[in-house]
Amino acid sequence: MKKLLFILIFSMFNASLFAEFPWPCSDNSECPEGTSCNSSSNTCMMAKDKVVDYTVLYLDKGENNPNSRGSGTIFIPNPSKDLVLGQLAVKAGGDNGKIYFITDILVDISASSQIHFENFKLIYDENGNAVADSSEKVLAEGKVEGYGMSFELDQRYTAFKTNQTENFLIVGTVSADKDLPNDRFNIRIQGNKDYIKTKTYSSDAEVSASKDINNFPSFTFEPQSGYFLFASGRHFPAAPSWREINGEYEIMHLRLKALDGANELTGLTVKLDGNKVAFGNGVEKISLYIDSNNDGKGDTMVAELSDFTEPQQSVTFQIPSGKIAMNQGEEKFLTIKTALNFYNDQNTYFYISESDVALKNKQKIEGTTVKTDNFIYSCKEDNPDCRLKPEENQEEGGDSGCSLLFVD
Ligand SMILES: [Ca+2]
Ligand SMILES: [Ca+2]
Repeated sequence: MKKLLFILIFSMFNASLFAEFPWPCSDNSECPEGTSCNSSSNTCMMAKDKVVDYTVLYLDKGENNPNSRGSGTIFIPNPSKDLVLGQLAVKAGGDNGKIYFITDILVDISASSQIHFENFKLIYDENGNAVADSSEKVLAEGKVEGYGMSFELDQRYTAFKTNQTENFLIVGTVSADKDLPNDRFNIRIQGNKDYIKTKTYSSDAEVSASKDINNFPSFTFEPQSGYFLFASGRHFPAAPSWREINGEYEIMHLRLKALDGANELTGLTVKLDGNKVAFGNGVEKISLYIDSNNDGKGDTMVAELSDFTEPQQSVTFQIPSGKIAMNQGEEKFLTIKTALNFYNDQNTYFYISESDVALKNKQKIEGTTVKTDNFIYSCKEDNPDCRLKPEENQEEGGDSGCSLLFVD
């Protein structure tokens, strides 16, 4: 009897689930994939063989999520239209290729009340490049809800497939009535059912999230007057793991903008802060490039320093006149490339502070200090790939073998 009651309740529950299924329709074109329009109830009904019975969703920042590495914030013009505030990646487990539904996404906004948010959109970033391409669908318009924005997805676009990463962009227009120095804002998402509402055949999905889920970038408006912008660019790299440290590659991507009148970069100092590393001990070469297409890779070399005779903690590039000059409002991108050859226990970060930026027309700098991650070379000494500190006599090469030479 008990068993029968259970079955009865269970089937009633199941039946009511279908009755409450939220999508009204008059024909199939109004229903998401995996469903069809039932002509008697005028609702989209799930097909049991196409829709996953149960799944767990995993939320993470997207692979191309913009980041505020370097300056700790991304400087943007005021106003900024259709700004990509973050790229969210969603992946569901379960039967391969079956469908689950995302009906709502909620995003918190952390910002001062002086910043205005408008025209929020949730965009399906089909190619995952974190750019809202013109062919990509707007899934929902945002509605202000408490301290956040809620997106109720267009019912036709709620179906997604299990076992593939889906990327979503949170896009909005932001503005402020006046300069807001040091005012940063960003979005936040938590990995639970309050932030992402779903449907599967039998209920809804469980939700979990990466610890990086809230690595959405911070933004700050560029000041309108009195400043020159010297900040990290959008391709500012992360430090590699110790195995990838030794080599020649870009360690900084920089964005310069003449915010208030024409100006010119005339010199640039790069410093180290770390353990046992110096230019001349671990850093063998450092070069400054112009990145003319803003892809994070240097195109034209401006200056290069190498063959350091004494280990030193800073280097200064002298920049030829006119080489990095900007008109009012113009921006330029630079990269800094190094050749590194670290041994075990060496680590450092590289940084550029306000006083390290020399301008033709002196101005206050916005965006500094620009700082890399810590480059840490740390490995087990018995690992054959681990480079150990060279012996002193090896370091000095053949010189140590002929320390004294008498000539009559
Ligand atoms: Ca895209
Ligand atoms: Ca380039």
